[in-house]
Amino acid sequence: MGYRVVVVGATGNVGREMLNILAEREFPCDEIAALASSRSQGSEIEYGDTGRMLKVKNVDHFDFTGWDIALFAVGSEPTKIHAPRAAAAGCVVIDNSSLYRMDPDVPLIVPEVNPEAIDGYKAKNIIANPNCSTAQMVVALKPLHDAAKITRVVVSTYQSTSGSGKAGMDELFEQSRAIFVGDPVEPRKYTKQIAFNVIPHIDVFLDDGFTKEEWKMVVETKKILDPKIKVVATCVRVPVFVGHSEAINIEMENELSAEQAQDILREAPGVMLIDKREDGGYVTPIECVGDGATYVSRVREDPTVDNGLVLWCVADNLRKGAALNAVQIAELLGRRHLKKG
Ligand code: 11C
Repeated sequence: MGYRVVVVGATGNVGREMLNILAEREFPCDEIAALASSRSQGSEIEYGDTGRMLKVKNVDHFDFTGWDIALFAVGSEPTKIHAPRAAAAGCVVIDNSSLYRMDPDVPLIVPEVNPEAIDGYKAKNIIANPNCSTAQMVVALKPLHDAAKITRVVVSTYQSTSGSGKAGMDELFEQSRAIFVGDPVEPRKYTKQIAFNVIPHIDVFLDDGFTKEEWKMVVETKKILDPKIKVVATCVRVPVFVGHSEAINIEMENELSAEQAQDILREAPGVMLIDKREDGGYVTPIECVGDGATYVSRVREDPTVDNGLVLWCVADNLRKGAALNAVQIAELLGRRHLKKG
């Protein structure tokens, strides 16, 4: 006997990946419902590569009673309306939006990092999935924190356009084409040209000059990994379709050589260390697309601080950064709380 699972936002970038990953990992679904807004109602979407087509239903009219788990991949506004409705009907919500992440009654989970925190989900029947740039970073940091106690992190991100949804990817494609054929380039989704450019601005600006994306990396890392770790981030959009990259500078309480860090990362759950210190001996975003691992390369000691390391970290933002992490949370929930069969 398996679960009755709902995917809310099934036609978006992340929702589609959720369906792919549920199918790929053979998540025990007795029944699966694909929901979206009224615009997509009646369209059909494939359940992974199974050939099984799901008719998309309108989330506004959906009754969550009797469904076990709902994976939400819609913005904060529709989540605010439908997630409490699902949770009140007894369906556990795993939410990919930022709405509930910092709610003290909602666990914020990366299964490789803080699986035990899921036990608090019953307060609201909601579990939050972190921001993509946080998820991959904490997977890489966790084993190093366990070994040498991280005190401070300075991170610069190189985030792909899929982080802004299909509209971001379309804008990169259309602007690249326009430049090649000599048409004018008109930014719509982004504030400046994204093709052949980089933009140091993701999400809205806050009063202190940081952006909300940068703030999320700080507060989410503290909630998931350790409230004592200081984090400062600069988040940048780059002309890449899928795959977020991060250059991470780490300061630790105790000494850890680059070689020791490599040995630790090689064995760490969810991490794939590719670090050959030669031409091409590192991972770039295009190589991680469709994969679930958090890749780490370029591990080296930082000679400018005591007990410092620098590394390069890359992951598929739609998978480990969103859909895969959500499905892993569902698997963890099944193992610890919602046992079936
Ligand atoms: C981006 N990280 O790359 C964002 C997308 O809080 O879940 C995900 C935003 C979030 O634009």
